Amino acid sequence: MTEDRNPSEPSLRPGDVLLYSGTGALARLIRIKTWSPVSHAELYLGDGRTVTARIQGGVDYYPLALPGLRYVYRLTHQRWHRDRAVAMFEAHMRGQRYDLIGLLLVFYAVRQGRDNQAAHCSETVTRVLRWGLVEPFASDWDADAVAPAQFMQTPAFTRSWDAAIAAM
Ligand SMILES: [Ca+2]
Repeated sequence: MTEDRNPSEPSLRPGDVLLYSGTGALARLIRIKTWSPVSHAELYLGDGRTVTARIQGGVDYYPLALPGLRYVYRLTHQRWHRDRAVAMFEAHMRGQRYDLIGLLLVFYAVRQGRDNQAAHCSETVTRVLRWGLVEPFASDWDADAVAPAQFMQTPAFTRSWDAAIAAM
C-alpha cells in the first residue's frame, strides 16, 4: 500500500487505472477524437511502478509519473490477480512496440482484432487487467479498440481520485 507523501497526490493500489491528460499535439488529437479530457492510460502495479505503452519506450514497466495525471479509477468489485497478470505480460507482451496507428484507429470504434505485435496504452492496460482475471468491458470487446476514456465509462471501475478536486 502506498502512503500519501502529499495530500494532493493519490493513494494508489495495484490494479488502479491512471488516466492522463496530455498537452502535446497527439494528446490533444486523442482527446478531441474521443470527446474526453484524457489521452493516456497506465495500470498501477504497486511499488511506484506502472505498466503501459508509451511512445518513447514501447510496451514495458515504467516509474509512476504524476505530472498530467487527471484521474485514478479503482476496481469496483473485481479482484485483480497481479502476479498472474505480470507473468502473462512477461510471456506475451512485454517489449512490443508502441502502436500509434492502432491508437488512431480506436477512434473508429471498430473491433479490429489487430494481433500485430504492437500495442497502445489502453490496449496494454486492458490486456494486463484481463490476464489478472479482471474484465473491464464486454468480454468480446477487442483490447485494440479500447480508448483511454472508456475506463471512465465502465461500471467495472469507480473514480477514486480527481486532480481538480485534489488541488482544491
Ligand atoms: Ca495490438
